[in-house]
Amino acid sequence: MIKKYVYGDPIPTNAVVGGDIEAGEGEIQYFSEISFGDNIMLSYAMSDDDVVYGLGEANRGLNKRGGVYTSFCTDDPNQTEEKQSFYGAHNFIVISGMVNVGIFIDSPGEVKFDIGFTSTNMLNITPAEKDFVAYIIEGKSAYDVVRQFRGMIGRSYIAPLWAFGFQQSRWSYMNEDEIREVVRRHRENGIPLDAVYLDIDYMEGYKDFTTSDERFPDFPAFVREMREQGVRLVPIIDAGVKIEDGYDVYEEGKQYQFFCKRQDGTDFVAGVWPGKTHFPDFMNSNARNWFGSKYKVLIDSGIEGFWNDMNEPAMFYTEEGIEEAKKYLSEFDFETNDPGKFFELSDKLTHLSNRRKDYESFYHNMDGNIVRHDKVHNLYGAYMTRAAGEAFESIAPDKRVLLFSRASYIGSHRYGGIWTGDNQSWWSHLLMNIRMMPSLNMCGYIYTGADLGGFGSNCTRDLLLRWLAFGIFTPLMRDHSALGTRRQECYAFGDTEDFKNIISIRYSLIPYLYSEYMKACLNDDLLFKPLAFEYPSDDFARTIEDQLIVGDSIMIAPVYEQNAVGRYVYLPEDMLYVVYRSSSMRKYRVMNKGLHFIPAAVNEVPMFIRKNKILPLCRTTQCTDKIDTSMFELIAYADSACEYLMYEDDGISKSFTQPENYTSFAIRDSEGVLTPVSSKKIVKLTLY
Ligand code: MIG
Repeated sequence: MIKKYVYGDPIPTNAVVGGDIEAGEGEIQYFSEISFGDNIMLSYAMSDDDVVYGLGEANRGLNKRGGVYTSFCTDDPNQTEEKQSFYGAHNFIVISGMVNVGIFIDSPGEVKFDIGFTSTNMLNITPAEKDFVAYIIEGKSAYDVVRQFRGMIGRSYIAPLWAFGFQQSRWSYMNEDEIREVVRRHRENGIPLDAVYLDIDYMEGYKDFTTSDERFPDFPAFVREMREQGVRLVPIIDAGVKIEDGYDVYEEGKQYQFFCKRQDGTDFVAGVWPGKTHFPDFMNSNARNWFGSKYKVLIDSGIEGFWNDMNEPAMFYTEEGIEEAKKYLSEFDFETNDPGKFFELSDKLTHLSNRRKDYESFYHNMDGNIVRHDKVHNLYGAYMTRAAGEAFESIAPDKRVLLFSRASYIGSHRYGGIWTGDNQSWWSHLLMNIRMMPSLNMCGYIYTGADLGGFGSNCTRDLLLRWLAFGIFTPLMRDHSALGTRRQECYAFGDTEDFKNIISIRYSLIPYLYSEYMKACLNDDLLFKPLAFEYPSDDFARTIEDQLIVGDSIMIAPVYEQNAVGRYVYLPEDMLYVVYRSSSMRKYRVMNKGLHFIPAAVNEVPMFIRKNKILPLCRTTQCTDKIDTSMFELIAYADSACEYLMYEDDGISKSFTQPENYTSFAIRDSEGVLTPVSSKKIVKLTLY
């Protein structure tokens, strides 16, 4: 049951496209409205036992209680515990307890969620804009609420199969030879690899849709050369367009009035990587079509995937900000004896980036409606994703193009995935990655993942191994690091055997992960589920945030602490414990429901197979092109007949819904004897 409450005259966001929605009459259900000035706060009195899920890309635990979160897409690479705003803005939560009720605040401006931070049992939601829509979703369980919500917001973006391979990235691969070296060292060491990323240095002067002739003299030929080695190149596209006479994207954008404008009608200017730039007005449908069409030049060079960056939008400075700082400095009284003034001075000179004041100083032309940026801030990156996603429909109508973005708002999940932006090589960020995955899935982002090993700071060997051991389960499995940090490729830490083994496990899991991923997308379901969603009546399972159900067959319990030799794991039912040493070396043990200490060395991957479920595995390979899905090994823990329904397709076209895409792996019980049946070859059955 979904009810829609409209406040004022909201700006459409393109977030909601379906669902069985009724107009809410009279007072909003479950919440109380508190007016202040023109604005409205929605309040909910939580019970002691209520759990609050949701918020997608947000800080803290899976249960959001106790914190305050501000939806306002923010470029902040320093994600410490108190931070309220991350790169994405996902205004959906579920309160789960005696009643299960979801709320989605559809507002493109800032929205604050105080979930028992100010007052332990009060949940207060404050949209900065007075015009917004609130959807109230009532369900039988938290899981039911989430699935209804997913039905409302439409089918999630579907990535190509190759995007499930291991991907290597680093900001600072400067030229063809450096990339050849990355590929060579993976191949030489037998570390599987499917893609290498091109960060901003592939461009000519950081200009979107250009390639540097000096560093990549024959770009299409280089793309082909890599492709022959089973490697795709994935270039970055930044939001800001360099101001430079003669640069076609700049010239056209200026001519057609496709850039965001200041109040006086001049094109807004912000300093980003290329120096001074204009921001394309993604809120305008013509500008969106135009910008989207630009991706064609790279697709024509053989490119099959992109990542969209800096689209919060991130700004290093504006001319107005610099002027203010200069003025402040020229008037500053250096003779003052007030130390507070010196802090203020340093603030004025160091807080030039992403100023709220700058976000309040430029405008969009939303197809005739002129809107100040801050009022629709959270849509900017989402609409850049939309621009690209819609363009791919006409540039490459029969093919899936990989696309993911840094900034996002619910709705953009239909056009592309997201990565979670700049994190750090910290153990706490590995845990954050684990706890964030189900929340992201709840908000529609299924093709998603974090920078494995951490973007900022120097990664260590043990951290990277543990992070990869979790990353083998995330659809986007990409090792990415920042310029200036310690090298973070798998071969940068001496002996590569352990890295090779962990990534090889991923490749044997790809048919299962892809199948579960596709089913999650096609059925508005989750790939990563909190234990509580599968075991709703288990009170202890409800409290667990560091173990997840992945797809239907397995539970994972990643190790995320330095020096840990294993960890405690709670089994909500009897399960088969599998510990991997490599893709072919495994140990098994049936374990009973309850709490157990599980040893897991830094080069081992533990996982658990649920009772009467089947895990199909293929032979590991060096890249997804080589995956052979005619032969499988099945691992099962069964005491009766059971079945695994595998989804499979060509991984690149868009014929998702064919019945022949499903294959059954069954274990049949004939007079107490369990035997496998399948249309595929089963090379081995490990049955407990
Ligand atoms: O200001 O392109 O989040 O992944 O490597 C930094 C350089 C700009 C931020 C992205 C990061 C990327 C980096 N970019």
